[in-house]
Amino acid sequence: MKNYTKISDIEELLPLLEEALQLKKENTDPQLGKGKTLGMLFFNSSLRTRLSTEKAAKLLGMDVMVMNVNSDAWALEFEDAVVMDSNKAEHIKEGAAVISQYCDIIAVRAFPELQDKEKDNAESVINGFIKYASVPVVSLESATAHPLQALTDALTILEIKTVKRPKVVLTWAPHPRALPHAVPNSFLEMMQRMDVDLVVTNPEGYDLNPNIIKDTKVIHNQEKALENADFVYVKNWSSYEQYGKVLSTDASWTFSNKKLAITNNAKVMHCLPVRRNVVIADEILDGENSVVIHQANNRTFAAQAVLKTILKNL
Ligand code: AN0
Ligand code: CP
Repeated sequence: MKNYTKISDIEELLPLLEEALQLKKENTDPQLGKGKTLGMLFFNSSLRTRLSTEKAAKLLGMDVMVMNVNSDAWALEFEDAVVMDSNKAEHIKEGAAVISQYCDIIAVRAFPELQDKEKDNAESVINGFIKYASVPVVSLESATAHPLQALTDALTILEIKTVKRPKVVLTWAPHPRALPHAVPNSFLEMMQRMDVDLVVTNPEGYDLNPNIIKDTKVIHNQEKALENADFVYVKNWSSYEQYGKVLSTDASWTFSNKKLAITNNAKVMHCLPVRRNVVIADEILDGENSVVIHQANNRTFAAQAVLKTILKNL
C-alpha cells in the first residue's frame, strides 16, 4: 500500500484488520515512525478523524503537523492551466511539492461541494495531492470516500459479530442538511469485501451511485430490510440521482426502538457526529445496542494499521 484514499488500495483486507486488532491489544511498534512526520490538512471540520489519526501517528512515534487549510493557508487552485487572477493564491503543484518536503505522509480531508456530480466524482483535491505530492497520501474523507471510517467499521463488525455471516443493513435516516455520500460509499465497498449478508435501505430517490451499489440488494421498505439484521449502520446522505438535494426529512426513517424491534437484536452503528432524535433516537444511543462509542475508539487502531503499513513501505 502506497496511498490509502480508496477501499481498493487495500490489497488484502484480513491481514490489515488483524494488524489493527493486534495494535489495539498491544502497541507493538512505538518506534517505527521515529523521525517521520505526518502532515494533516483539513479543508473541513473534524473531531474523530483529527484526534484519532494524530493519536495513531504518535503511537507509532511519528511527529504530527495539522493545518486547517481554509482558515490558515493560502487558497489553493486545483485546476490545470488557469490564469490565477482571482482569489486562489497558490497552485496545488507548488503546494503539494512543498508540503512533501516537510512531511513523509500527507493526510487530507476535503468534502464535496454537492453541486456538480461530475466535479465531485473527479476528486480534484485528493487526486491533486496524489498527483503532485512526492510522498504517500491518506484520505481523511474525500468527496466520495471515507476509507479510514470504513476500515474502522469492518474492524468493529469483525470484533463483535457472534455469527459467521452476519446480516448487515445500511439504512438511510433523515437529516436537515445535505450530507456527502462518502461514508455510505466506502461502507458498502468495504462490506462487499467481507463475508456478510448486505442490504441497503433508503427512500426512493436516495439510491447511491450504481457503480458502488453493484449487485448489493437495495430495498426501499425500511422495515422489510431490517428483518433479522445483526448490524444496522445508520447514516444520512443527500440524493445522488438529484445530486446533493434533500428530498425528504421523513421522521418515520429515524432509527428508534420500534425499528430495533424488527431486527435480530442488532448492534447499531454510526460514524458520528450524529444528530440525536433526527437520525437516531436517544433511546438507541443511550441503550445497550449502540456501539457508536466503541466504533469511534477503533478509529485509532484502523488509522494506526494504515500508517504502519505505509511507513513499512517508505
Ligand atoms: C459528514 C458526512 O456525512 O460525510 C462527516 C461524517 C464523518 N457529516 C456531517 O457533515 C454531519
Ligand atoms: N466519523 C468521522 O469521520 O468523524 P469526524 O468528522 O469528527 O472526523
